[in-house]
Amino acid sequence: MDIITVETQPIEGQKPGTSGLRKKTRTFMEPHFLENFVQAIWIGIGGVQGKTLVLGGDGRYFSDRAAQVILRMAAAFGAAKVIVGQNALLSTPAASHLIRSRKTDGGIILSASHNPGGPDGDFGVKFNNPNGGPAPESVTGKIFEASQSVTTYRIMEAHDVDLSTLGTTSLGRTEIEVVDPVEDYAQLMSEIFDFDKLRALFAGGFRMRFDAMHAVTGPYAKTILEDHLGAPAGTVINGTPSPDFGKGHPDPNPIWAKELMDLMHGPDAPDFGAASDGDGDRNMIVGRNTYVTPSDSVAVLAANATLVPRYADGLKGVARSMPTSRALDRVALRLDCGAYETPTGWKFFGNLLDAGMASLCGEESAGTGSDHVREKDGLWAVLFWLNILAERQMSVADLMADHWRTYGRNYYSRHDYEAVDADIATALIDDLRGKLETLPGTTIAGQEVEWADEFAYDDPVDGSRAAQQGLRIATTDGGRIVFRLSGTGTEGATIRVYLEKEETDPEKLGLDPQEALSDVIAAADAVSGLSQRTGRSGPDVIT
Ligand code: VG1
Ligand code: CO
Repeated sequence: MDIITVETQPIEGQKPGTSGLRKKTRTFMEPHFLENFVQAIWIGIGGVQGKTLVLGGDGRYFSDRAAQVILRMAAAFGAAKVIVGQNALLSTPAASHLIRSRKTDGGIILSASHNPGGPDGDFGVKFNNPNGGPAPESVTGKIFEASQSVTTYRIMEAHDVDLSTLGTTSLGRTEIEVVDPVEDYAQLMSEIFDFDKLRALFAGGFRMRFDAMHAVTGPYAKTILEDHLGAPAGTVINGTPSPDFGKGHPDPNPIWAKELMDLMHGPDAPDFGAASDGDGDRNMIVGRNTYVTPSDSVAVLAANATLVPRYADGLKGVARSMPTSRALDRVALRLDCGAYETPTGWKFFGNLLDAGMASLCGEESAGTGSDHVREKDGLWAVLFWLNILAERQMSVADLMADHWRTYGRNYYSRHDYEAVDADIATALIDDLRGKLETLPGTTIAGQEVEWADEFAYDDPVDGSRAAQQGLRIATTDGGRIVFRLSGTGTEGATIRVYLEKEETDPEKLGLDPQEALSDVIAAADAVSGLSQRTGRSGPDVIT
């Protein structure tokens, strides 16, 4: 088979964001776009000659074509082996697990996560390190640098590899192993949780609904929940991965998982509901008439971790991204374990997990995970909740009420303003940054500012510094407002406003978050001029 060298030119905008490179699918389909970026990855990671990689993704439109291109380019560069999920499918946590368990040199995940797919949707490519986690900024920086000077790429001329049949074939001298995407992951879950207890839970009549949102977790959830744990058929809905996610938006939040939310707030609500996103690393947890915010969810997991076999000896430490509420910190204080605050994005948890400083991590954006892999893990979080409910034998609503009584409640919400003109968004952040210094001691819409700063992170393991990670304003009564620009959007800019307020009065623990936060919301608008500058009357998405 021939290896050819193709002339190309650097393409602008190939800078990986919060989680890999995400663009409109049509951009990825433009001539040389994908090939240039893959070439940049190979250069950025110091070549792939003799290396073993993992390849898979959430099955979105163009994944099949992209997988074939990546295989031919891996072969052209002399990779020893590529382990591919059948039909190029692998959830993000399953890919992370395979990268680790097979001791590979890393992997490529094809996904734009919770963003819609299809020819008019989004596509994405992410490189993960040998530890199974998203490449840190030191590596993504090299990849971006390489993308700015690429003038040729090498690719093998060959027929498509059959990715539908399990087993080993080859492409030139590169071995291609097609593996069952679910098997190893399901095995790992059975080692973490008490599957006997979970089987007994379902056998006892416990009912749940898992919404796979037409995305990658369908086969995983069916195998684990229905086949291994005996949940009745039909527990998993929207369980067949489709290239355009059934024309849906595979983001597990109350807005995009409305079907599940309606069920859980209706007369026929089962005991428990959950959903996951496009690539299977996010989770939504909802009980009967009870939506659990992700920030609370990770706090509940930490507080109850010793009920789960893998964490029975306690947690080494916990970590949350900066915008995530401080509910987790309250639990860490009681557990007397380390608590770390990192910038947004899972790549910042990797060092803490590798160093054994943290065993549980979470983000407000429906991401929760532990040291079992190096990505957030949607189905793992769902099983964790089930394991806790099986042990504590109470409803989600009662569990939350009990948690807040014990630890206090951090009312929390995120308001997103999407597809805002990029110049307006940048100016808003720049202006606010400019006045942060003047805020302490002033009162904004009734909220007295205690301190304000721009978050920067010094990694305690490797000493690297990540600057400009979000603007924070803290109020004297334990409230907090955070502003940052999204690093995963593909249209204009997305402004995220994170709102938080502490409550320990037992009489005030059951309020609607938007009401409880109304003062903080007003202060956020007043201090930034957001509605006036953007001309928006309210956020596009509230989570
Ligand atoms: C968003 C979330 C962040 C998450 C990232 C990737 O990033 O806020 O918490 O880690 O998406 O999640 P941003 O930069 O748009 O705020 V996933 O499930 O899309 O890989
Ligand atoms: Co995701």
